[in-house]
Amino acid sequence: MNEIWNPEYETMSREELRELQFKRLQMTLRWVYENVPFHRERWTAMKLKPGDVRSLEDVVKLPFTVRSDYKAAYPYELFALPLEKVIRIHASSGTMSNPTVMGYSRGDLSTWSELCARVAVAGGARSHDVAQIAFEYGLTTGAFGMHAGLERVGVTVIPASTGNTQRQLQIMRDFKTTVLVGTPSYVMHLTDVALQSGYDFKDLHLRVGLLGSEPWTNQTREELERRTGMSASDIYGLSEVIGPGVSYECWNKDGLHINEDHFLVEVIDPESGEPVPEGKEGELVFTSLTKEAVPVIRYRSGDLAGVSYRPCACGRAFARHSKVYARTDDMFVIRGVNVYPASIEAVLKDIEQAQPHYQIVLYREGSLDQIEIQLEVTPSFLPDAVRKLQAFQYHVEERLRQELGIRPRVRLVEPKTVPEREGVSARVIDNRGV
Ligand code: DLL
Repeated sequence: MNEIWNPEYETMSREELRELQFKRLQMTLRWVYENVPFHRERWTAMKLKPGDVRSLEDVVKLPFTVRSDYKAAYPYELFALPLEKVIRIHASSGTMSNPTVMGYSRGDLSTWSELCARVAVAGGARSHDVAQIAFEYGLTTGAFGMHAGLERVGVTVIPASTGNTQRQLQIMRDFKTTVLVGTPSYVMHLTDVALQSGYDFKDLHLRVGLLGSEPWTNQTREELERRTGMSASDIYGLSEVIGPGVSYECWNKDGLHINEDHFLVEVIDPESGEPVPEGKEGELVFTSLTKEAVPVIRYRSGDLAGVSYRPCACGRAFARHSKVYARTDDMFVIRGVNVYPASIEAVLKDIEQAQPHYQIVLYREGSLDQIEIQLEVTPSFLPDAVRKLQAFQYHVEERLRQELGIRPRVRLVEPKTVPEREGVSARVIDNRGV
């Protein structure tokens, strides 16, 4: 289980790693200064030159970049290479009116497949495996990144893409898929349909799940592992930084190892922008150390997590960040209380008989914000309905009140009435207006 794809780098001592990081940081800053006017002009306005960064800690002298910078630079202004040297374009998920465009040089694609190979092996994939990739093959990075990484390991890759659930299940059974790659919510949906369609996971061959691209809880993991018998690992990344391949869980599943030889990580207080102490949750900020086409300088991910430098039982030296459950920008405030949609999911997943299907509706009654959780009930309730349902509804409200600090309304709805949505944040419907 504990195989390491690239022990030379993944188990490097911290001193060696810091030395390598600093060397690569200096190269990146010079590269950016020479080739990206956007960054050069901002640094010049602050009277900064690459040489002013004399240690890793000095990186804080540089200004942050944020998502809106990518929008402003649309499509190619943050590129450090001419298109002639760029051999792939991807864009982040989200509406097409505001895409952030990413370019990859030949060297970047090679780096990317190396990083995704580490992810695959850490999650348990081996060359004898058959991997079904159920990320969308398109502008987003998930499918292409993991595809290249798994091929590099020697895994047999099936580019199944998303959708057509019955076909996915047929492929899974007939092609003897052992590694399933996708978003946890889609994989959960696949298992739902599989069970409804009479598939028995004992007859399938799943061993490993490499799941990410959205927040998911350990309860979801347990449920998926219980249903399928596979070991499910969390994989994290963002397209601005490279895509999948930024960080990954090992068998220990106690935080995600950051590929620190390629990315410098900082954790900041999202309000003040100041660093937070080790282990404390803050916003993850990334600087790329080897990217050629679109280097990333102090990019504010919007994702909240804590970073620990404690050694891991797996032997990897890379720092680990905690699972990302929330973003600085999908948290909502309701009656003065900050609510994370993933916290609601965690409670619901923890309650027996609460279906995984729900949606969160925010609305205003008079001037009071309300939160309603529309939760599908399992058909087992339906025979002796009312009293049982009322007790169940009260129980869910009470559990959520304890978790969130406010009492939401819970409305139980018929199975299959909540629209299927991928991702926790997509389950939040905000009807409050501005
Ligand atoms: O989602 C890259 C990716 C693809 C990662 C496949 C892992 C697997 P974007 O579309 O740019 O890139 O979305 C990035 O998704 O800032 C997080 O908020 C969220 N996210 C990604 N992975 C995780 C995860 C890809 N494992 C944004 N847990 C990030 C929680 C995640 N959130």
